[in-house]
Amino acid sequence: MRTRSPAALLAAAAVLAGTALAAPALAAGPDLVTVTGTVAQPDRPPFDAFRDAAFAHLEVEFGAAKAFDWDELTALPQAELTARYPNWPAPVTVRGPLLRDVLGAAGASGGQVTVQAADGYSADFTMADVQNKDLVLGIEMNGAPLALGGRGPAWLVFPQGAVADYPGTEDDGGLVWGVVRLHVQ
Ligand SMILES: Nc1nc2c(c(=O)[nH]1)N[C@H]1C(S)=C(S)[C@@H](COP(=O)(O)O)O[C@H]1N2
Ligand SMILES: [Mo]
Repeated sequence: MRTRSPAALLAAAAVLAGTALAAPALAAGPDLVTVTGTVAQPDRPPFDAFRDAAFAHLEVEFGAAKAFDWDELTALPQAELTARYPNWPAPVTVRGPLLRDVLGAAGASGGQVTVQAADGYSADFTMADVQNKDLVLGIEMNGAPLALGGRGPAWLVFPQGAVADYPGTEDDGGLVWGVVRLHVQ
């Protein structure tokens, strides 16, 4: 969750003061991925069943949480991975921050990381794998932002063999698309 600094708001107010019709102030982008669990740098209120309707539907509740919007995810160092699986029509190049950097920015700690998608699908990873292997929280595919209704808002991708069990050679099991939450415990 990104909020405008007082300085930025003052600057925006100064610009608006000179205009007859005030344009709406710049807004932060929507929260795309929320880190929950053991999070040392929370930046949003705890779970609320009304506001967090989709999480409620997934039967998820949380206290401390840090939410990342597009600007926050792209402010982290970006990694790129090109992959192809038999069940894909063509190779794709995915780009986004490393999962460990997202968790680091949230101050998340623990032994296990659950990567959960909007459709309820999830995959678990050991923190050791997350720290030592290059798991990418992709937010772009072939140069275009991932879409809601597509593989967005984020798609977890990593090289074959980086993590035990996932993905196999036949398909992309474990590469979670539609990622909305990273739970650390
Ligand atoms: N959000 C989400 N991601 C997912 C899945 C899913 O059902 N939902 N299925 C996983 C599995 S088991 C495979 S093999 C691949 C491809 O499955 P799909 O064709 O259902 O996307 O995506 C993986 N990522
Ligand atoms: Mo699968």
